[in-house]
Amino acid sequence: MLCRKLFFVLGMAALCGVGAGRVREPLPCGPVPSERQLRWHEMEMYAFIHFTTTTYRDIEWGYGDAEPDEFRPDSLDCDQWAATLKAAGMKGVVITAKHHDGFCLWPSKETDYSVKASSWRDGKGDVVAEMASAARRHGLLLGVYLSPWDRHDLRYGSPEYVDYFRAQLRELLTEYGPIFEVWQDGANGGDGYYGGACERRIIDKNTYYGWDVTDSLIRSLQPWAAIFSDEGPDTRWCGTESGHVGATNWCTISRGHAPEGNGRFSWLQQGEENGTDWVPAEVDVSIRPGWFYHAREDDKVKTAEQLMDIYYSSVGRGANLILNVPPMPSGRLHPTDVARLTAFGEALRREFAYPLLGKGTRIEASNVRGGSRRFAAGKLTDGRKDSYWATDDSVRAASVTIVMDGEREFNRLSLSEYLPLGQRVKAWRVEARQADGNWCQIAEGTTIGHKRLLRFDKVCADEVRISITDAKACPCISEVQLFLSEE
Ligand code: FUL
Repeated sequence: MLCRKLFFVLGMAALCGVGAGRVREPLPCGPVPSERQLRWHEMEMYAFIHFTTTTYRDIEWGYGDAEPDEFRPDSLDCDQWAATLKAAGMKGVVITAKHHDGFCLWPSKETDYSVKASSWRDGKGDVVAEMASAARRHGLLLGVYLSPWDRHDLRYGSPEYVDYFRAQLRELLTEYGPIFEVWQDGANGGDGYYGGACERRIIDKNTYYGWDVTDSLIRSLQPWAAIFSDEGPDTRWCGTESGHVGATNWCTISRGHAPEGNGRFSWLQQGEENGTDWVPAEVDVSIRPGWFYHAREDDKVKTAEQLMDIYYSSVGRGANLILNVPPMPSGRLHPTDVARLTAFGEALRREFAYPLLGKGTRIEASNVRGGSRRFAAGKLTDGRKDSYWATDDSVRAASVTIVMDGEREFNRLSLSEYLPLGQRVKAWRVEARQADGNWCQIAEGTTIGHKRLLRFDKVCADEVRISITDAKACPCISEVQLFLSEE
């Protein structure tokens, strides 16, 4: 009898995840991020710089026939770029080392079509090097964009071109220090200069580039570089260039199984709940209508308010944001772009300047995994991303109640999932208890992921309840924060 009881107790303990004296952490749910991807998630927001001969022709896609001499920034100032991006709150910068026009901003040994052939600085200039050292000086990480489509090179379309592309990547990934992201553009338009052939060349973009080999090269040269392309491997396109990802945003998709036709765009926007690969979304958008600078767009630069909306619809939905800022032909950023970015950075700092919750916050959970302190609700407000509140395996709907120190006002909320165990939450709701004792709903949503940010009208409450109403597996939430913003 005693024996049966013991088995029963041990069995129950195992079910609840209680190991020998220690409550076990939940098992991962679905695909999980690599260490490289976890680092990438932490980057949250960085800049894109689109700059090449195209800037001087006042067009978007260079045909590939511009003379190297056309590239002549008379006051190139990468420090101005980096200082502005830093003030805007960016953590990195990705530069178009080569756009579709094929002109290289660094003196590549693999081609004559580069700054080396330009009379700019007597052929001794190197924009990538200047960007790299300015980024270092201002505490930004560097990323590179090397367009696979090359409208200048005669070899484009042949196997030799792919070797050329890889040799160029090797230069960029070995000569400019650590690289946090390699951006592989999916655009392949067809017609181009191609060494004077001036024709249309169609390649099969799934097979021509031999991405597996190229990606292994990148891994061997820069193991921490996240590789962006339409479907990853490390980060995916968000399916639009207008500055948002889906309000439901899964970090998972099944690579190589995109729906046909336009369904692909919403698939990229929302990800796939039961996708087989961890490929989180990156939102690429320009501060101006175009990716390159055009004086005619000087009055169309996005305002700090518009940039904030983009921030909430990208970073605030668990994606990363790459915001493009194109330099003028002079090699400097336009004063309007600088002013808007500076104002945006200041607004961002004000937005999250007053967090209400901290280590001493009283917070109670409807369920705590194995009753263990290791997974208690207090982990939500300890300021540590490596600790989290978790429930028992059988509990997929649970809530935490924050008991404030009297009535407090707030209008912003931030939630974060503990990603090393996968993305689990499918639905959540936030309610507040107001002076009359009644609970009112402030917000509800679906996925959380790396970060979920919410803006709402000021609420005055003494208790706040966050309910996970549905999850793929027991929820693991690492951070919750409330803010009062005067914006
Ligand atoms: C697109 C390109 O065609 C644009 O010129 C730009 O570089 C953007 C980031 O990606 O696919």
